[in-house]
Amino acid sequence: MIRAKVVSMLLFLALLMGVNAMAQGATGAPNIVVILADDMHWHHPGFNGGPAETPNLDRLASGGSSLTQFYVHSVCSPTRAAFLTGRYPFRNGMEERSHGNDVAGMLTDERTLAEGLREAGYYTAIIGKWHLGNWHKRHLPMQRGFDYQYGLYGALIGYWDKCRERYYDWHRNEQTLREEGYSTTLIGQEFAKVVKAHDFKKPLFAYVPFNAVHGPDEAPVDLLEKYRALVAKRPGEGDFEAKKYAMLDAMDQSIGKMLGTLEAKGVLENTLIVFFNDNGGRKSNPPYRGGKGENTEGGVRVPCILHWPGNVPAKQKVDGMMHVVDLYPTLLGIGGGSLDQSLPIDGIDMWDTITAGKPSERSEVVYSVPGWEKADTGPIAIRKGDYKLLGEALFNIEQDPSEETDIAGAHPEIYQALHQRLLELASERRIPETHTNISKTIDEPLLVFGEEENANPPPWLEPYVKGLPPTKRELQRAQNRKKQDSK
Ligand SMILES: [Ca+2]
Repeated sequence: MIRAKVVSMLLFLALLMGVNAMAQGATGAPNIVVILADDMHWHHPGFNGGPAETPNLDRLASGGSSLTQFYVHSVCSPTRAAFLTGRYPFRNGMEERSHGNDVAGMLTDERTLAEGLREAGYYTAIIGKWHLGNWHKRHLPMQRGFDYQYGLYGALIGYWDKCRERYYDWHRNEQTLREEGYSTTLIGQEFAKVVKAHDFKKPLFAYVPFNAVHGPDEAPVDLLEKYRALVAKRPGEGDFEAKKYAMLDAMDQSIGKMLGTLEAKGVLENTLIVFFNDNGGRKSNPPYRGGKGENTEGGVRVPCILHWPGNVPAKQKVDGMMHVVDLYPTLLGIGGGSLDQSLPIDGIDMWDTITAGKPSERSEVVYSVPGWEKADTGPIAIRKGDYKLLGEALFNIEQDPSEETDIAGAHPEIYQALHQRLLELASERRIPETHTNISKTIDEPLLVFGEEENANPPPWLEPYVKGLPPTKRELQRAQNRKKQDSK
C-alpha cells in the first residue's frame, strides 16, 4: 500500500516535472511578454493611485516589482528604438520620429532584441504598434527579427477605422488586413490567438505595444459614459480625462484577456511579463513636472513593472536608476541570448538589481544630445548621478524630483561638465536616414503604409478609404478655402 502510494507520488512528480519542462520550453528559458502603453499619464492607472480602473495592471504591480526611476525618451519612436536595440536614439537613427507619411526608418544595421531572442530559440511576435519605419520593407518588423506581425506600422490611426488621415495602417504578417473592431480589443484578441496556437516547446517572445492611450481620443461608448460620470465629480477634469481613463480601462481589459490566456495555457508561471509606458502623458504627470515631448521628469520617467512569480520579488519597489536601453541586455540575459555584436550596447543587465538587491550600475542617462535640429527628443538633457542638465537649467533630482529649483548658478562646474559630456556624445552620433514624404517618391496614390502593400492594394481598400468621413485636417482645409473665397 505504502509502496503503491510512493510509486504513484513519484509518477505524479515526474508528470509535474514533465509539464513544467514543457511549460519552460526546450531551452528552459521563460516566455517573455513585453506590454507597452502609449502616452499614458503617470497618475492615471490604479497602481499609481489614479481613477482609471486597471485591476490587471494592479495585479501585475502587486505580484511583481515596480521600478521607480525608469527612464525613456519623451516621444514614441526614440523610446521604441532604444528598447529594441539597447542603444540610444542618437546612435540608432531614431532621434527624429518616423512620421506618418515618411520613408525613413531605424538604421538597418542595428541588431534588435527580437533578432537576439530568435537566435536563442524564441518564436518572436509583435502584436501592436511598430513606429520604426512604415514604408520600405527593410524597415518592417519581419525584417527586424519578428516571425509574426500584427497591427500598425506607424502611429495615430483611428481606433476603429485603422487610418491615419486617409492612409490605411493595419496588417497581419505584412499583408493589408481588413478587420472590424476597436484596436485595443483586437490587439488583446490577437495575442490570445497567438498564444493558443503556439507550441510552448519553443519559448515565446511577444512584444505587445498598444496604441492606447495615444490620440485620437476614441473610446468605447460604455466606458466613456462611465468615466464622464466620474469626472463630473472631479474638479478640474473634463472630457480629456474621461477619454484617457476609458482608453486605459479598455487596455487593461485587454491585458486581462492576455493574462487569462497565458493562465489557461498553463504558461503564466513561466512567463516574464514586463510592462512600461513609452513616454509621459500629454497633459500633466504629477508628482512630476511636464509631459510628452519634454525632458522634465513627467515626460521621461514612466512606470515599469516586472512580473514573474517566484523569480521576480512581489510587492517590491526598486529605486535604482534605469533606462529603457537596459531591457535589451537584461531580457537577452534571461532568454539565454548573446550580447556578442559589432555595435556597442548602451544598456546594462539589471537582473540582479531587480531580483537580488544589487545597486544599479547606471550612473548616467542620456535623454537628448545637441547638434541635430530635427531631433524629436526635446531640449538637450542628461543626468549623471543626482544631477540633471535640462536645457539651460540644472536640477538635483534626488532632492528635487519635481524640478522646481534650478541650481545651475550654484554649481557651474557640474553644469559645464554635463555640457561637455553631451558634446562628446554628439561626436558619436550616427547620421539617420533622410525623412522624405512617401507621396513624393511614388506615382500611384498612397492608400496603405508598406511599399509592397501599396503597390498591390486589395480591391476593397480604395473605396474604403475614400468612403471615410472627412478628417479633421480636411474639414480645416475646406474651412480655410471658404474663408479665402469669401475674401
Ligand atoms: Ca508615445
